[in-house]
Amino acid sequence: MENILSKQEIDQFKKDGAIFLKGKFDINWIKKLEIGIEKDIKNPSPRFKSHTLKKGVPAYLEDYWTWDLVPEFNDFVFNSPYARIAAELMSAKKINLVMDNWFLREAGSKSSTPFHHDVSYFDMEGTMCVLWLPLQPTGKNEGVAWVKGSHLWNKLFLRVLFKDGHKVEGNECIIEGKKYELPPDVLGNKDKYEFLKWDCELGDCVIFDMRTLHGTLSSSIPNKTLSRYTLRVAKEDAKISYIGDWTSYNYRKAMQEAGYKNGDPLGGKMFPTLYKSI
Ligand SMILES: O=C(O)CCC(=O)C(=O)O
Repeated sequence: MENILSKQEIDQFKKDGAIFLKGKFDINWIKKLEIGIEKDIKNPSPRFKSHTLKKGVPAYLEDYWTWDLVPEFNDFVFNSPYARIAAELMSAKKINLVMDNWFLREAGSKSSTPFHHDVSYFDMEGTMCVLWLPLQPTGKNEGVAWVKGSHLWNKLFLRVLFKDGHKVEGNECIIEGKKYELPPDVLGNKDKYEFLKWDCELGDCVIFDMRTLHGTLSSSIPNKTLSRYTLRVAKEDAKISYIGDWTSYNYRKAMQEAGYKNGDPLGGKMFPTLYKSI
């Protein structure tokens, strides 16, 4: 099968930790995901939440792990080109699902995304990447910005809550030889970092390394409602790693109940294989 990406794109992803890809997703996928969000909002999972504390103001909404509840998401996860693109980016022989979610920032919402990296939120280790797929045209100051090269810092940062206030979860600690540090104050030191951000038309996306720091950089408040679908996947080296109490939240229980143990490879009901090279 012909490659979807050029060598230059793959090299850039490895070097920068995030890459913009033009028009890789058909508009029908975008429409489908939009319908998926509408359905999910009408019939949300128990994980659905608003990150906006104040009631009655434009909110920042999220639901996650709904690929097996919403048929449109299921279709995208299994049949869109993402798994193949991720395999090319990570030089993977096999791609497994880690977790899907969507974010919706209502027009006028003052809530924002804290700077964080996704690797700290999951009970897995290994090579992983994230798709960020806007479902409306989204200007570079209306979405998320990525800190160039931060995936290569060899650092692990504590988890930050998306809820207004952006509380950091837990204290600095060392667990099984891994040091968890307070995330840097990116917004307070913007001149210290190089940021990546892009204007996205429908069908464009950003794919980033699970270790790349990202968050809301611009203080501009969206004047239209913006949503995006995000999807995390892993390469064959990934395994289950229950990291520590400070990351314990509701889906850890589901993983343990489903029988996943430390060191297990990804697979099975919760982390199905999406791509395998033949
Ligand atoms: O798009 C957003 O609002 C947040 C996305 C994000 O931070 C993530 O997927 O990790």
